[in-house]
Amino acid sequence: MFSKILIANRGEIACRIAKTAKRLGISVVAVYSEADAGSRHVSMADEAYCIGPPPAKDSYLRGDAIIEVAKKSGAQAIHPGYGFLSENDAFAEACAKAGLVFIGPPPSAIRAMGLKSAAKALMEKAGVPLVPGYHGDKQDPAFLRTEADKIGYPVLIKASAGGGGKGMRVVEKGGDFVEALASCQREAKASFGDDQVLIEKYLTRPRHIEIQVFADTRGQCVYLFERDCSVQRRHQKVLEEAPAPGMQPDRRKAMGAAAVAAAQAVGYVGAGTVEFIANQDGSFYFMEMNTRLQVEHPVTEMITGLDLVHWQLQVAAGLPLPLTQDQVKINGHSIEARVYAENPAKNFLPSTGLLKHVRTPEAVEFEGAMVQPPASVRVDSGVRPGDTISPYYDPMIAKLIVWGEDRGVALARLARALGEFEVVGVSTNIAFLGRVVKSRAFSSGDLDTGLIERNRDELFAPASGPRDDVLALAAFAEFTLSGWTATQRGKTTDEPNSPWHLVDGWRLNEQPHHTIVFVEDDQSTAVTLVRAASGMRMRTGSADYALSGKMSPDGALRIELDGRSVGGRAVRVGSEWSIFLGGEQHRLALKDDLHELESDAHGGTLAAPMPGKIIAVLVAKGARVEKGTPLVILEAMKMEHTITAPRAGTVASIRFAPGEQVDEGVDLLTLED
Ligand code: MV4
Repeated sequence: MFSKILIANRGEIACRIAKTAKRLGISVVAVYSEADAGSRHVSMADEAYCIGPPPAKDSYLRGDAIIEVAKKSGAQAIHPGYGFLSENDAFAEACAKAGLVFIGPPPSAIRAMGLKSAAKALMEKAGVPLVPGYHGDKQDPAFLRTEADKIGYPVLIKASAGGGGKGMRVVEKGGDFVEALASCQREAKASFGDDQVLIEKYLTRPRHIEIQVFADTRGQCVYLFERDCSVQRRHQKVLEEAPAPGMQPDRRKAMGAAAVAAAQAVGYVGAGTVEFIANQDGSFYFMEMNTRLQVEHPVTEMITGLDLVHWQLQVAAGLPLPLTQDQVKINGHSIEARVYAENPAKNFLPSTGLLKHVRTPEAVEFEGAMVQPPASVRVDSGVRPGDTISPYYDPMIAKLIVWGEDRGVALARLARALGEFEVVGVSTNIAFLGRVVKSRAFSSGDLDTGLIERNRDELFAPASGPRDDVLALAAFAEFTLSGWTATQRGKTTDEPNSPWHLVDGWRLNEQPHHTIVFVEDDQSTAVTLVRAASGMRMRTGSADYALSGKMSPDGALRIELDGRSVGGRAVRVGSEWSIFLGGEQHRLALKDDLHELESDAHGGTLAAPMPGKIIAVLVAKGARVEKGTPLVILEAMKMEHTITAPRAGTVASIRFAPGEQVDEGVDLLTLED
């Protein structure tokens, strides 16, 4: 076995690989771009080397620089993760030339599967089922039209060099064929520099089912069952699960055997995935083989109890596969949801920015090969609160993986865990994922690749104004926090008995009511809390409720609203409350002059209002700031507090870095006029 490996990747996959390496006592060498200097994968490594500027082509794709680091650091092997150099045969070859083990398949196998139409020809010879169609070199339109007629409509024209859904045309009838062919060839030429196409029978409601295979250097090859990745949006996987709902044992065996035959046909070694497209009747056809460990490998780990990275390391070290086909068994069901920084309402536009608050569901920490029963919730992430989602790389925040005794239990756990996943600072797909998971279409297990599109109306719920439950949670949270702040201030001034910091939460003792204005989606709503003899009341519009409750310092809320109990969570970042209720996040900004008055009360320096930890410094030395500009995020009492500029000025000095602990009252930075 190796004693030191280099991980040629970043983010969650680099962290995932490092975890197994550390468990096995293997030293980890990380590489990073200038954008990732402070990132989680660097902090997990034993040594780390900067390999260039942020764009991947100048850093994570620089095979030469990475090999140089491996040699310099004494690493014996390179794990490429997924993406970047993982399916680059020239890089695999260069590793070998440099005397380094590439933890992946032989370059020849990567090459054989990389050329899509050549791969199909190889598969046909190996007896792997292909979609009925024409995959040959003859490209004359009249000839292709006859082939299409023979296959029977609808047919699909695909660019041979394509992938990810680009360069595909569905043709419904013979009369449309020639025109569709010309348009597909134009797109193929423009996108891939190659206008060769293939023609296939078009499957109308296909499922994406892939088989995990593993081969060693001694000629053994096993399959670790299937994953169903049908739930996609624009060719991007959203939810993946294992086993596939409704998979019959004989079909599983047939698909497994076909996948092993595919791997053996190209002399495969290591972890690989054979993708099939399956019809609703269960028939299945080879699509392509991914010659790497995949993003969704954890669901396979959860149902088999195996650590696939450990297997990769053993195979790469020349050891035999740890188990035979008969020894691998399916236990329960696992589903993975990909949590992205993106905005589903804006066509899934990536959302970049600072992760001001992240709270992941309670996870049973993954420790490689799992003991029975498996962890029921696993979170694989490459970021921490205070990190930034940058525009340079994939905006994935985390993979949330659950396990259950059966699909129903796994689904329920996933829905609950998504409801516990909180992110403030960027838009996310968390609520969208929750809606998919709870939809009838998904929970029925009747999956196909069109599920999201078909259920658009249900899954992309229109934004609605804040409901009274949400307003009550936010108002109660603001009321409670202002009480705590008043208490804190009372302890720190020389006038501890001033009525301005009474502990009962009423900041303005003289006033029997207090109005808070919340702004959500440009819509203002005023909420008035009234102190009555019978207790507190909340008025909003024409409604009037009795309101009481409790908030714990970590933001957990339980309120009574007219005799109804409502539980939720509240997180305040800057002057905005995020209310998490029923799997949805509501962002309510405070339109409250009082906060500006409070800021004015502070002097020219910015003191920590309470002891805590610096989560993020939002400005650089020398920056010009306006009054109210967020400067520093401080975590205290498990809540996040944004320190804003009390007045306009220039940042003269910054005294603390993220991660540092500060005492109450110390100056965090200084402002000059
Ligand atoms: C197909 C198909 C239907 N019939 N081939 C899309 C990406 C590429 N890897 C293969 N794709 C498809 N090929 C035939 N003959 C439907 C798709 C397809 C798809 C496949 C897998 C997962 C998601 C998909 C979404 C749309 C279309």
